[in-house]
Amino acid sequence: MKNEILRIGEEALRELKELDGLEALQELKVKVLGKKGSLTALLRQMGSLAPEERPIMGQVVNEMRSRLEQAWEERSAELDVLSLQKRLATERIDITLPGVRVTRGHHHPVTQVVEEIEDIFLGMGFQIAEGPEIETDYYNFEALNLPKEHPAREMQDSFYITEEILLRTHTSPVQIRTMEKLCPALPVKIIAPGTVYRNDDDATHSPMFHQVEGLVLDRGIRLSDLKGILLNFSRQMFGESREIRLRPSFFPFTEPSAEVDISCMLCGGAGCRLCKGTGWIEVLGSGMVHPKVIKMGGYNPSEVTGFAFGMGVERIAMLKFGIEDMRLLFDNDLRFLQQF
Ligand code: 2U9
Repeated sequence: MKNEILRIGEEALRELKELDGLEALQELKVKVLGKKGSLTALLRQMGSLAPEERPIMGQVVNEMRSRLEQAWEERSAELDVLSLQKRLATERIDITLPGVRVTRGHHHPVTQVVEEIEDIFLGMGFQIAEGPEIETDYYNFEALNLPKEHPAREMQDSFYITEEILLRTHTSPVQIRTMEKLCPALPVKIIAPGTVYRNDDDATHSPMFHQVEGLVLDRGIRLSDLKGILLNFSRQMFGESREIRLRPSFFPFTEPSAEVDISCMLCGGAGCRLCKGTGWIEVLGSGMVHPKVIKMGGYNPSEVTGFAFGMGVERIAMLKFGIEDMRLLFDNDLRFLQQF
């Protein structure tokens, strides 16, 4: 029996040296020392030995058991080190590889320009007003002194949904709605930025575009107030050396009305390709609010006067960034948009 114990023990020690993983180590342990293990089986047979042999055999078994356990501990530690070395060799990271760059987006040039315009007018004490893009005929036309027969109301210019409902063709209905809401409070000093829709599509017109309109109402507002505000705006937007000039024009909602030209930001007024040799670029429309429109907003036109203006944001963005075709702004080609 003693030989048997030694044989099992020596073989286990030999196997221990050869095995190469923690799993195999555990298997071997079960095979030898487990409930059904070979050494355990021998221990069970002790009962059949002569009583005087039992303590001797017991000692042999225990010695072998503790030798094995110690060998297990040592092998287990060795295998731990080996497995760590293997991981370090295979899972090596090259820290000199360039990292994965996260590309950062930015606002669309039209949004950038809307926000720049908003900042300039906020700085002059204006508030920002908003309203629906789907409007009634009343707010889009009637309240703005555009009678039923006016050419601007033609089907070819406007996107009608029903006889009475259409996509707004300008942000002016926002000003009427704001006047109704604020009346009789004064002053009204607002800008209305937003998306508008017209049935137009070429290099300088898009069926969907953006406007910023402004409205100032108070007692004693004069044309010179209009000119001062727009001169200040033009200089902040296009440079401190800009001049403006007002040319007589016509809009149904203002009287008198004026187109506002800005001295050319490319040549400074000498004449170039951009301003077609005139030195001036048309950028805004404006005028003193028509008495009928003041009345439609709820105010008394014999006490209150005001001015209004409007600009197309895409046109401003094209001038600012040197873009020649408006459609480029809406193609959503990132190679184009990323330039701005
Ligand atoms: C109210 C009263 C008056 C808004 C105005 C213009 C002149 C104008 C154009 C600029 C380029 C439209 O986008 S564009 O084609 N706008 O010329 N807009 S005065 O007048 C108003 C608005 C609201 C209650």
